[in-house]
Amino acid sequence: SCRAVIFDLDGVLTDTAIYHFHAWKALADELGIAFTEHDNEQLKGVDRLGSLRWILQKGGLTLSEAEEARLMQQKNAHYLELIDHMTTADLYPGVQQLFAELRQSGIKIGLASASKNAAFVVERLGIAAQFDYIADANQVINSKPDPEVFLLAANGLGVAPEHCIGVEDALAGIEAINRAGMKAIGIGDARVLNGALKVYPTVQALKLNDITEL
Ligand code: B16
Ligand code: MG
Repeated sequence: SCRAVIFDLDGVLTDTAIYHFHAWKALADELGIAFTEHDNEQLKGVDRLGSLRWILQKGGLTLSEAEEARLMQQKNAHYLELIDHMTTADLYPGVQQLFAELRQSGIKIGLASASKNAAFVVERLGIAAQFDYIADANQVINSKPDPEVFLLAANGLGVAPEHCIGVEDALAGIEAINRAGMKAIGIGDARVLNGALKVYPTVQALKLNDITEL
């Protein structure tokens, strides 16, 4: 039975993808590399260095590690400026209610994000105190689809992986959940999120019953 639900952040609890897009697009423009919203889709759940390298490869560029570090710093500074305007209004509908129901049922709430800015974002969204444990990219070596961040969250929650459900909007995240030995719920398009036991169009459509009955 389910004792904890571990949520992804970007694309599940809020839409930061649009801010990532603006910040990467500005950088790509500067480098003379075409970058579209469709390209940005490929970067969901992909960590910062992986995202930069994806864009550089698209432009046929190979840079030194020092140069990569400088560009990541530049993109992140821009991204931080953009997300500084986020408020509780940016929380996806249904999140507060689902969290309250989970809490009432004694089910723990965890976060497993590929973002190094996860703590800042949940603070902005006003939900930081609702998590029993937050695992993010600052604490892990291997990014999704590696299961590390989900296993770290389960460990922090003190719940065995087989009693955890992971909720993800990215294919790499679904794979990470499955490799962690947890049950996977997808948020988004069922045709895309292969490997999820159930897929819901939004987190609002996901109900407590769906979790307890999975
Ligand atoms: P940062 P998630 C991921 O977060 C995003 O989906 C992905 O687009 C982003 O590149 C990554 O975080 C790294 O973000 O630059 O803030 O460390 O979906 O795993 O919560
Ligand atoms: Mg995501």
